[in-house]
Amino acid sequence: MTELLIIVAIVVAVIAIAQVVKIFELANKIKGVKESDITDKDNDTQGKLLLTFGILFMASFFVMTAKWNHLLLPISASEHGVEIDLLMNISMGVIIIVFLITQPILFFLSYKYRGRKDRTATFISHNDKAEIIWTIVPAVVLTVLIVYGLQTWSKIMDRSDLDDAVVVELYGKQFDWTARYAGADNNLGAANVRFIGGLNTVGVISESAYAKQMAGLDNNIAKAHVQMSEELNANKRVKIEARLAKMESKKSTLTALVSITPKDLLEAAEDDVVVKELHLPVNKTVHLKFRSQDVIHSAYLPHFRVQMNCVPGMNTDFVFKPTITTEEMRVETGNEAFEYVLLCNKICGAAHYNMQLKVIVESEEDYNKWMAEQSVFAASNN
Ligand SMILES: [Cu+2]
Repeated sequence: MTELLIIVAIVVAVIAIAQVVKIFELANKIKGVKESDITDKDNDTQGKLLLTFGILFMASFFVMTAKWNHLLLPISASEHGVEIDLLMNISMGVIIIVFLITQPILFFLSYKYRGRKDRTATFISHNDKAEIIWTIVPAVVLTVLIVYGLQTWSKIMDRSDLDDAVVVELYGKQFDWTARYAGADNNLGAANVRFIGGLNTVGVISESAYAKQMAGLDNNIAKAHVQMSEELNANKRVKIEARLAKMESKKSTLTALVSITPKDLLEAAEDDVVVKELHLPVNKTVHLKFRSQDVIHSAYLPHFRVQMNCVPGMNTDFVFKPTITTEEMRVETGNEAFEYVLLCNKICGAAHYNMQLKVIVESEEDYNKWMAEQSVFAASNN
């Protein structure tokens, strides 16, 4: 109802404006003023309106900056994030300086040289000096910014120091995240979406998971056969047969996946740790590996200036070093309830807004203590 009233009000307002304009036109016709005639008074009004707009526009920039500046992210909690922030601040600095110089000049000159009957515009057909300046200055500034940006990028994507990195896989699906640590051997086992079953929610491929899932399938197949021998209804028999075929096919898929997975990876998977909370030791290199089960997600860790797409059927990764613990960040932000968070930054469906995972950065000691309390995959999957 409210929407309808708003639409009616807009329509009425448009009609009213059109009528007022018509009255002006008729009045001008009576006075003998042609529509194409622009008087000095008109130009004066337009010039002053433009200047007023310019002043309000510049004032709104300062007001908005003061009002919403606190919504920006706090200081970077990662090593490379400091470089990203510096790059961002320099780029924004250049943009804001140019904006603050050019916009007031634009509005002021438009007002100062507003049209007047006794004044004609200067006609300049060509000016080499001006053209050289406005070509070279932006070209140099942009080149510097781009080269600086590329240098920062290659520094961030550096993969040379991975030896004692903490390896964690982040698995995204509609609509939550699961983290998988590489365990004591720091070697992440293989995983495949087709290996998902029962408690194995991220599809870790291991001997124990294989044995368990095969036993489960065999059990269900035996049950289906019993049902089949008792069932007389033809329709139901067809359904049971379809279920049987599906389970047999799953069995051969599992067998194929285990047979193509190298033995050391099968073993490496057993001590993986699958959890619903991301714990990271401070000042240690973290190697995040991303996977997705269904659609494209994007793992976004805003406080660490980290973001990477999670693409089904593809492995992506990112290496970074957290430098500020959750506790320290609480002091820094003055917010006792502060928590780091991993968000999905790709609109992936109805509950996308709530696809997040708590992230805790702590001392290496606390991290090791937490890790020791977690059960390894071979145990948690059984
Ligand atoms: Cu998502």
